[in-house]
Amino acid sequence: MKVVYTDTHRKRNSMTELYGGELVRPFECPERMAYILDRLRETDFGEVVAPHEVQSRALSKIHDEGYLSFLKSAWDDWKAEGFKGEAIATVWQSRSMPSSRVPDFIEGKMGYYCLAAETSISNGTAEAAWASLDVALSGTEYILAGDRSAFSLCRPPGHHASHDQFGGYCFINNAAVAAQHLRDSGLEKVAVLDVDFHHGNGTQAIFYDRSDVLFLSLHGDPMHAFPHFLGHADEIGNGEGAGFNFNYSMPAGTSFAEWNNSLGSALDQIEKFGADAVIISLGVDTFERDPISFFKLTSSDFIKMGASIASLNLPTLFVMEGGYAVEEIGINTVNVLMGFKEKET
Ligand code: SP5
Ligand code: ZN
Repeated sequence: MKVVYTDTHRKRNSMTELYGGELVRPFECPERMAYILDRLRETDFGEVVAPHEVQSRALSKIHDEGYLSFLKSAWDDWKAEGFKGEAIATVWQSRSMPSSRVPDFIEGKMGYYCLAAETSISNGTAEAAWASLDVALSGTEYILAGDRSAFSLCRPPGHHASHDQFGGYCFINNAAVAAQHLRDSGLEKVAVLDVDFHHGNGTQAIFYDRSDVLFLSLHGDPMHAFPHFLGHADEIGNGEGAGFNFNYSMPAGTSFAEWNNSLGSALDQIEKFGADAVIISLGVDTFERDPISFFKLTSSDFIKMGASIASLNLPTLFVMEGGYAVEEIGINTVNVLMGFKEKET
C-alpha cells in the first residue's frame, strides 16, 4: 500500500485554538505527522511517495468558488486590518439574523465561511490545505490506476469542511473531493466511511442529496460531542439521497465491542449499496487517551478495525483525519493499516 505524504503540511502551524475560553496551542499540530511517519518507518510499512499534480475538476464541484477564494486571501485580508492575532471568527448569521449575503469586511467574511471558532487561520494555512488535497487526489489516482489500497496522509484534515465552511481544523474536504474524483473517473458508486471520533458533518452535508455517494459515520453522540449540530441517526439523506446517509452515534465510554457493532452495520450497508470503492475518513481520536474525545478504543483495537474494513474486499483509499493523542497517533494509525494489509486480498 502506497503512502502519499508531503512536508508542506507544516505550513499549517497555527498557534491559537479557542478552547475552554483560552487560546491554547492547537491539538491539530504538525508533530502528528512526524509520529505517523516514524511508525511507518519503524514497521517498514512500505513506500512513502510525494503527491503529484492531478488534473481534476472535483474541487470546484465540491467547494464554492467564493469560499475557495476566501481561503486563499483570508490571512492577507486579516493582516491588512492590522489585527495582532490569528484570524478567528467572532460573529455569525444565526436563527435571529439569517442571511445569504457575504459581508465585505473580513470579520464578516470569517463568520460567513466558518462553522466553528476553535479553528484559526494563519500564515500558510491555505497552502497547506491545498497540499493536503494534492495528497488525497494522488492517493485517489493510485486507486484508479489499479492499486487495491492507498493511504493519503493528509494534513490538515477535511471531514468537517462543508461546501462553503471551514472549522473543526478542516478547510478542504479531502475525502469528499477524492470521492468526486473517483465518480468523475468512471466509478459509479463510491462509499465514504468515516471512523473519526467526530461526525463528518462536512462530508454528510456535501453528499446529502446524492445517491451515488453513500456516506456513513461512526461518532460520539453530537448531543455531547463536536460538531454538536449534525450527526443524529434520523439524518438519512434528502430527495435522491434519502437512504444514502447513515449515522451511528455512540455515548461516552463506548468500547471497541460496541463500536465494532456499529462498524458491522455500516459495512453491511456498504455491501448492500454495491460500492465500487470505499474511502475511509481515518481519524484515530476514538483512542482511549485522546485528549478531546470520549471513546475507549485501545491501540490493539485499531488492528481489528483495519481487518474488518479489509473484509469489504473493495478498492480502499484511507484519508487521514483526526487523532490528538500525539505520542500514540503513529501506533494507532499504522495499526489500522497493518490490520487491513494482513487481511487484504
Ligand atoms: C478533524 C477533527 O477531528 N476535528 C475535531 C475538531 C474538534 N474541535 C473542537 C474541540 C472541542 C473539544 N471539547 C472537548 C471537551 C473535552 N472535555
Ligand atoms: Zn475527530
